[in-house]
Amino acid sequence: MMQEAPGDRSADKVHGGRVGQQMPQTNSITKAYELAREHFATLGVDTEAVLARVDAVPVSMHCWQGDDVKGFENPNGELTGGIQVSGNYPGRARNAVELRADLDKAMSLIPGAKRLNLHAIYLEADKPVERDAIEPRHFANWVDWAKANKLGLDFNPSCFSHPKSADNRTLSHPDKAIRQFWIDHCKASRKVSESFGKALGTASVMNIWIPDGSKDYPFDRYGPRETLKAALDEVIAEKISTDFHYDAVEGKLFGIGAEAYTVGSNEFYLAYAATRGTMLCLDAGHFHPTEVVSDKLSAAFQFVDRVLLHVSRPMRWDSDHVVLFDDELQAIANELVRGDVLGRTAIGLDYFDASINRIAAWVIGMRNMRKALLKAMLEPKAALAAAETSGDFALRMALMEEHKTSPWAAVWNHYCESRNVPVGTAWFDVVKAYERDVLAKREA
Ligand code: RNT
Ligand code: ZN
Repeated sequence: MMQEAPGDRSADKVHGGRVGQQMPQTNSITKAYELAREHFATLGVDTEAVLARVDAVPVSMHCWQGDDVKGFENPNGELTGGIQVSGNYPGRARNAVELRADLDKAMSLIPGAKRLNLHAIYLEADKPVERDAIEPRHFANWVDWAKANKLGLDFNPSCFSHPKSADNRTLSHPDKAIRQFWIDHCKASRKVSESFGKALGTASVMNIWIPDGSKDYPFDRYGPRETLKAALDEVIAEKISTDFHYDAVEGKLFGIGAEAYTVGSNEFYLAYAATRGTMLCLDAGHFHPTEVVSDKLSAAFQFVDRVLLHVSRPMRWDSDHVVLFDDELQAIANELVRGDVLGRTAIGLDYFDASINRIAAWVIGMRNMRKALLKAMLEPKAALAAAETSGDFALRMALMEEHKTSPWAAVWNHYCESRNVPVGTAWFDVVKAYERDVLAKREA
């Protein structure tokens, strides 16, 4: 999933598809771009080089926006584990064939290198398979699809929405048998993840998130963390080449029904990743509301080699709203570019909104992520660095403020057009047509 991984390629050659009617005139896009190119050149920014660079950064699209995190293990399964989806907009994907069709549609509207992020509950099997018994063959269709679309795959064990996770305890469970079940699920998931890396020629990032925690004040905070540490050590005991697979661990502050205590807290996993050499997953919604992931990146990177991002949008709590082009998204992108850590970062999205068209939700968040990366790469880096080094903080402020209204959007429009994806809101017509022809015909 790293930027320079050999198999990372843009999928949009396959997922191309241009929508003509409502697009602005091509020549006006080109003209605007040419002016923008001149503008940035005077600031020492080569827009052509930036476009090649931004296009190659893989963003892993999360499959779970398409079906409200239900998965295909059990069609009546309900989401549990302190994560919640609200809304009942029609058209949810009910099986893997529908989900892949929806992903194809969304990806055709999103420029740049893409990956797909799968959860274990998205397996396909004729008969029920227990989570500790999942195998690469249960994901064969996903691998075939990824190959056909030149996509890398990422993976996640699913330690929620299961009878054995009903009391919000999995890898830290005091019952040895239940804990072992989840350890075995995570081990089996690593094999699946490794098989993705081998089949696709690009390492899969496997992220472990568990819901373990307590609704009310626990008596013992130490014990479950000690248990979790040992369980994770068992999960990752077998060495797997990073040519194929990376382990990542995701901390959290609290969840619904786990307000008082979360075993896998930020401190726990920061230290775990730093001492074990795993990736650290930072989810934008997993901190106190005034804390921001953008400020944590440069600190974490001093001590961990690689970070997985779960780009999300918390509203008042870890609400997993669709990623908007807002200040924090821009701040995250700025940190990756300014700190030159894109090569050590795997970018994934993590949100789920069931109250609006789900394809639109994907397209908006994915386009915003790349738009923010583009805008970050267009910053007048040399001038900003010089102003800061010399202590001219007014100039630094002025440069930053000017960049907000610089003609970066003209570069974005040209980029979309050059990648054969719709410019502006032209993509929305495609989504609406698909809703009418496909999504609306699905029963709830
Ligand atoms: C939950 C975590 C986790 C999940 C996904 C589905 O709080 O953010 O990453 O959202 O794995
Ligand atoms: Zn997350």
